[in-house]
Amino acid sequence: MATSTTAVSSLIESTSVQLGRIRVLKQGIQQFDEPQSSSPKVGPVVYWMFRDQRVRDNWALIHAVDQANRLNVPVAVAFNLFDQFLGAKARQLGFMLRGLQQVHREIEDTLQIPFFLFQGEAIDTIPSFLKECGASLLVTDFSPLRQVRAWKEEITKRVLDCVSIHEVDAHNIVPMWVASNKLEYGARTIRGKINNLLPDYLIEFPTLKTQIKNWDATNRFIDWGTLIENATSKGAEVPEIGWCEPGEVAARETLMGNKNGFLTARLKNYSTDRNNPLKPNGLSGLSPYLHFGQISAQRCALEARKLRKVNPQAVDAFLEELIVRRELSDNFCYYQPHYDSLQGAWEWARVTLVAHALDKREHIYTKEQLEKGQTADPLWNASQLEMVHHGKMHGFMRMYWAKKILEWTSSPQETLEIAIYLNDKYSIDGRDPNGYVGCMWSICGVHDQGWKERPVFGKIRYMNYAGCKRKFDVDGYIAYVKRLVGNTKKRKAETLLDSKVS
Ligand code: FAD
Ligand code: FO1
Repeated sequence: MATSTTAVSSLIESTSVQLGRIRVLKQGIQQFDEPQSSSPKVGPVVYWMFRDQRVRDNWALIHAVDQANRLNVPVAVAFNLFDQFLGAKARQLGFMLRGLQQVHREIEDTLQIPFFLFQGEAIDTIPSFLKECGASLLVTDFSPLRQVRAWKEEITKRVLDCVSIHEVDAHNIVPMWVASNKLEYGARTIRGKINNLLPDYLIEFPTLKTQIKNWDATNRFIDWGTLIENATSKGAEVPEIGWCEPGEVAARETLMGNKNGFLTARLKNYSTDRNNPLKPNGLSGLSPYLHFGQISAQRCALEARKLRKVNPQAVDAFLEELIVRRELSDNFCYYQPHYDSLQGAWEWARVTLVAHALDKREHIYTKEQLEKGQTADPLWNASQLEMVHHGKMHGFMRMYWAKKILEWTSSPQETLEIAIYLNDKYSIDGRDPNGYVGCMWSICGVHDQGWKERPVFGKIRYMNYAGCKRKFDVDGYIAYVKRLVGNTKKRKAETLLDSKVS
């Protein structure tokens, strides 16, 4: 037996267009049918998809197909549905599964690539599938979250020696590990690094080649109806949302559809309206799609950049959020193992928060009171209800919302735990590096600076009701959320009635 170093490195070089986007997690050892044989046994390529749930503009899929064609073997896509993924409910699971149903249809019908769906723990299902199909290469996408990294480490240990594993950052425009090899202090320290690399990375995607060798036909029927029904009834406590259609097609429509696409109709007001919670359409509305990988950030940036001549301010502001802030979140979660706890804050922030932990609070609320939106602050309650019933809180309110929890709980660690619990439970885009960093920014000053010291907050940036009143029509927002919640409840009651009648 000989190691396949040469084979692997020539495979990687072959996709030079991907410039360091691929990391080799494991190099398989070649196997031969006969002891004297000079031609190694080469099995199929499997792409384990988890974060980048799309067919178009997907570097991991492009790499998997490319490798399969070079090795003259078939390729398949595998997805593992966990019994429990960080407390996801009907809202998130329904959105994800409906999107995956489209991936399944599209990938099998147009590319003739089989899609396998497994249920259980990926550390069991993926290695056993690789063994069963005799795979020689596993391609995966990338997430900086600890759970995903732990699965990958375990899978790397469990797969047979003959399997190579390639990890592709299909989520970031500049691959996370290329953008920076260390924990960055803030946007100002990573911005230049990313911007300098954009000419190499913000490029058009190559056309996905059809695969040369087809997978042997087997019965791969997936009962999506039952799967979705089971997942959504199990997580019915947080129901699905009706305003945001799942899937790649809807994602593109949100980005650039003729009717109300962000770039087509709404971009021009982005720099002025994006901090006004009364104008949710002032934001792109792309975060659910980006979170589940139903659209590529690179596609969003490529299309936005085309409009820079017409709307330079709006495009620059959007690209700052989409590229710099988003990639900074991945940087934080990857290089800071304590990305969701007080331990992950910088020294100055920990010191100031601890120094003010015993300051007298005007109100202390329990997690249950907060969850029900039962505080003395009608603005905060409105934002909480917007998240609970609508599934997406306006970006500006998210900052105020998290900071107020710091004022009303007895320790910053408890604040973080409550904020993350609520955000992950109710937000359609929760369980995302942006969510953990958003909470850490608001509560622990991550990627921010120290401000004038004051009770409870110490040097953490402060926000209050009066400041919001100066910025936007607070009463208008409260009334808007009241209407939103009323309409959502009405629709829910009608759906319930319809299902009883039929
Ligand atoms: P747009 O303004 O149109 O932005 C486009 C994209 O840029 C977003 O989809 C997102 O990918 C990225 N982006 C925008 N703002 C930020 C930011 N501050 N940091 C990093 N990336 C950003 N974002 C999530 O995706 N999931 C979350 O769970 C989440 N939780 C948050 C919690 C708190 C407490 C805070 C303060 C922020 C949170 N954010 C989260 C970041 C931000 O508020 C949302 O990304 C944004 O509101 C999503 O709406 P949009 O796509 O319409 O925004
Ligand atoms: N990815 C999976 O591979 N399997 C799942 O069952 C799964 C569920 C899930 C539920 C909610 C959610 O927000 C994301 C979910 N993901 C799932 C996607 C995913 O792995 C994450 O978005 C990334 O790891 C985050 O970086």
